Amino acid sequence: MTRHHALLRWVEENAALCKPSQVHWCDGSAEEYQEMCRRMVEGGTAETLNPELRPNSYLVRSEPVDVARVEDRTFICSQTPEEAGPTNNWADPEEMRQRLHTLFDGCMEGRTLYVIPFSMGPVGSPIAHIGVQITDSPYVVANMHIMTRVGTEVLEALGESGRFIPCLHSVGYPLRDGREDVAWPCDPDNRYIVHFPETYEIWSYGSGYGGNALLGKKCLALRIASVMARDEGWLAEHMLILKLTSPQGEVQYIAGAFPSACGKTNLAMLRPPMPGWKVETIGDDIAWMKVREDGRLYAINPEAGFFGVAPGTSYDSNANAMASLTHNCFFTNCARTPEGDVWWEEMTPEPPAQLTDWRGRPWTPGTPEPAAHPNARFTAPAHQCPVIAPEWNDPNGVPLDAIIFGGRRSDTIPLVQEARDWHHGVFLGSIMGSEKTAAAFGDLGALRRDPMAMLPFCGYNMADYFGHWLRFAEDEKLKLPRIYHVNWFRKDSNGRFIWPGFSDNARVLKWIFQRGQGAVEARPSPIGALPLPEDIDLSGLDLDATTLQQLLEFDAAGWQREVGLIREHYARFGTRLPDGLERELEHLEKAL
Ligand code: O2Y
Ligand code: MN
Repeated sequence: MTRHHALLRWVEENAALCKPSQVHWCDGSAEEYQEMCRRMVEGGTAETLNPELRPNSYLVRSEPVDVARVEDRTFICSQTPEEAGPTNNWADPEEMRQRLHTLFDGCMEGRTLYVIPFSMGPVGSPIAHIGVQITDSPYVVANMHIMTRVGTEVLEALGESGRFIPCLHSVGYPLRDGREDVAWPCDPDNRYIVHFPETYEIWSYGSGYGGNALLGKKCLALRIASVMARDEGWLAEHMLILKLTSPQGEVQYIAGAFPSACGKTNLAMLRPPMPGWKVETIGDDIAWMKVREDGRLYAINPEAGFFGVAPGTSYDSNANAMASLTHNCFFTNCARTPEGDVWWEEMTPEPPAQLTDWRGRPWTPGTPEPAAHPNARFTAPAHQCPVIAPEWNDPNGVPLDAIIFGGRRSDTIPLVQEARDWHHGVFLGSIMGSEKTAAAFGDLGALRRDPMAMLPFCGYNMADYFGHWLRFAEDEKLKLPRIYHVNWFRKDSNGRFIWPGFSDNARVLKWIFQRGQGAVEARPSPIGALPLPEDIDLSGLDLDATTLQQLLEFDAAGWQREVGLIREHYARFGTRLPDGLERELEHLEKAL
């Protein structure tokens, strides 16, 4: 097993606290994965899909109250509220520890406690880090097998004293006093997704779903890793990573941060319409970046799978994602066809005649509620993606040429703008945001600032996070990537999108690539360099010159309004906001 004393002690202490009937150390084997699936099917958590249609794949239905990350139950327990900052829920660390101890006491009675050693990133990579998750959920074990590198080789890499991030998780449904198990155990009234940034610890209670329970993803790879990155001088970001190859065979690596509902997974896997150009995927959600001896920033995808939103995914919108899902997958809260396959909204132009919806009820076309939950997910191994880049597994990572920030904005923000320098790029990242797409909260279209797409994921004060980004420019020896801001979502006065989006976004990637080569000029403006219209490759696309001009214009009046909104956004951070960003805003105001 392991001779790592601190790990053994941590497991022993938590077994004593949680009181499971047995403890299982995960070895990451295929047999173990199959055993977890068997347990889930036997316990009613999972249904086996038709092996002729979707081999070795399962459909899982969660409790209807446990269907997404719970931001209001996510806590950053730093010593002071100021360290967590105005964008996080802070709770007193000592009080929280006491509350959690009470909840975890006996919480695994009648269950198995699984110990999952996992590596975020290729095992042994200088950019990777190791976590160990304790959980009482076979669903979590099986999904962690897909999403991370699990098993014995991780314990070997850890040795007797290596660093690991402890991640304690329970669904919060002890089987005591004759209580029967249920298909999706959870404790919706007592959900706590808790991070202790000073000790790099994660405790999660009461939810079995996604980012609340697969603790390697948002909790470790973003919230805790962002703190580690601040402390150690690297970057843990909510970014896809893609490899772009020109017809001449030249390669550039691009990372991109986008808020949800901006097509991040689609961009990571797109099929360019321009002949000879190729996009390959390194990662679709998270990037860890460290500076190497040559002064460049190298990035890895710390994950090993995709936990993607199913609704909206189709052979039209993302053929490579669809091709990744043909076997060996989990589908959570999708609908089921009578033939034993899965279905979700927009997977096909017409829904099948008879479905079972995500709650297990009969569903026919015309039913007002969707058949799949809007946050229904697939869990798929990354290596099954037909365009996964061979270097996605390279322990050294890939050298970044460009970083893209983006948001969903119907006006003002151009199709693409190039930052003047790193500071200006950090400014663009700090002000990015999206107009809301769901009417559920009653403020459809309202602008939500989501700096670097890290609003729910930064484990410390975001003003300090901006400062951390800015500090990279202090070392003149660094050869930092160029920074861009993109907006695929401009609308005309009739509310229609004026840029086609999806695979045509590759045309903007081509411009970014050519700027990196110094192959095309750009027009300076107060908001950075803008493309000359003739440099955006529109071959095969029906887009008129006036529309293109609108997409690439500098909208002075719009930016005047924007400056006021940026001031409001920055006011949240008070005097902690770095001077460097204040200066960028003043510079913009003057230039206008
Ligand atoms: O709702 C959840 O638990 C998952 S959230 C998620 C999953 C995959 C990639 N990104 C996200 C996100 O919220 O950014
Ligand atoms: Mn994400």
